[in-house]
Amino acid sequence: MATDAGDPLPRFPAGFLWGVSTSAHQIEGAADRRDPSVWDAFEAAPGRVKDGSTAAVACDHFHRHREDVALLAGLGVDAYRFSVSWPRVNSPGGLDFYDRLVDDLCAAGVRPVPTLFHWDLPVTEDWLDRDTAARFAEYVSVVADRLGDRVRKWITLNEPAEHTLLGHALGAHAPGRKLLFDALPVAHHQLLAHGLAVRALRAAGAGDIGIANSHGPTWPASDEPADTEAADFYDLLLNRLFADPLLLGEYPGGLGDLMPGDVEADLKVIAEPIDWYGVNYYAPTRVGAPQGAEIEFGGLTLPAELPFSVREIEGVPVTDFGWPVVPEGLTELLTGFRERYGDRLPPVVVTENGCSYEGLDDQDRITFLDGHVRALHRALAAGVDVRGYFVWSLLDNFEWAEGYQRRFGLVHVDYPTLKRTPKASYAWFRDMLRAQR
Ligand code: IFM
Repeated sequence: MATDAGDPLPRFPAGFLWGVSTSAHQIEGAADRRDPSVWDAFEAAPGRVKDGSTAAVACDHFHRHREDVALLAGLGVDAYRFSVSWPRVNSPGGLDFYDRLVDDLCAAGVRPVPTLFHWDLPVTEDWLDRDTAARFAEYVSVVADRLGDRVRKWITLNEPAEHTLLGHALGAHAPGRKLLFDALPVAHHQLLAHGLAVRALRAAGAGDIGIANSHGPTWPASDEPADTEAADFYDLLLNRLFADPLLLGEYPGGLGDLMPGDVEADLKVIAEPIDWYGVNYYAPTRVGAPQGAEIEFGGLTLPAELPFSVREIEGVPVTDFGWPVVPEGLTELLTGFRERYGDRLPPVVVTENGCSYEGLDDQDRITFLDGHVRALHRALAAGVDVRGYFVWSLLDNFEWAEGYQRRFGLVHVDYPTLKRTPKASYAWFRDMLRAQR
């Protein structure tokens, strides 16, 4: 943990963007007011979501968004990152909801920052199908035409790496496929969808476009070649498979040879310049050589045939989800990105950072956020052009295959009554923002 905990938090530059994040499927509910997504189908299959729950109601944000906008205003954030549900936009009147939400955010002085895809793919779409990328861009045009007069900052995709890995390679998320490395076309088609969406947004006049990718340092289990090679490969998948095509216009490690279609032509679309790069950071990963057995890790079962194994990071606290708490990993990640990509790296925004803990007096979350904000400042001081920080999440919500068992919110949600109660961390973040100003 950071050794300066307890000292006043360092000041961030004027104009630094402070916010909180959510996603449509995790909070909106009102599943009867939209088309089905792959997640609805996944949740309906027994045993897929650990507590047997669904997101049909979730936090009922669809009907309670005014209360949630008031919570945002009370928190004093500059910006709110939410996601637009493609299946809702496909349903009659679906865009009206986002129109109202954006109006209410603007009226409350909170900048709307929509993500256009956060895993809730319409059931009629499939990322193995290249045409899904083109249809995504059409949907993006529709959203941009409607909201672009008030929305300035856009995010194309959230964590395509996790959606590929968990949803299509390992089967732990929707749509539940276990394709292992045959899932690579899903990565390529999402990247293509991103590039086409950037073009669609530019055509609609947007000037502030980014993507939210999940990243974290990879720490080899030892100096043995078997461990360092396994760690390099894991690093390639998590940190370079999505960043290199976007920022350098090429796939790393020969992975381009495994991608479908005219990869060279697609890379030109994928590498459309973006205005900023979003990083979702939770923890580093300790990685070693394969151990020939299944591994339980962070709520996942990793199959024995993977060419690496994930190991415990010893000597650090863990969240209630069992994720290691390593704030300095954020500094390491961002300074490493700066070294790797140099001038090709646009300004960075941390689009997610947070932790799962129980309880209203969530001192552990405060310690976590305090440590990570300091770590972020160290990256800034080291020369990384960081422009914003968003906490995951405003509300406790539907944590995908974990159901409602994991609580990431600054605001507690009592699911039977849907009552919202700000936690101690909400007051801490509010006071921190006041002090920053
Ligand atoms: O809840 C998720 C979010 O949807 C994507 N990033 C990680 C969060 C915590 O697991």
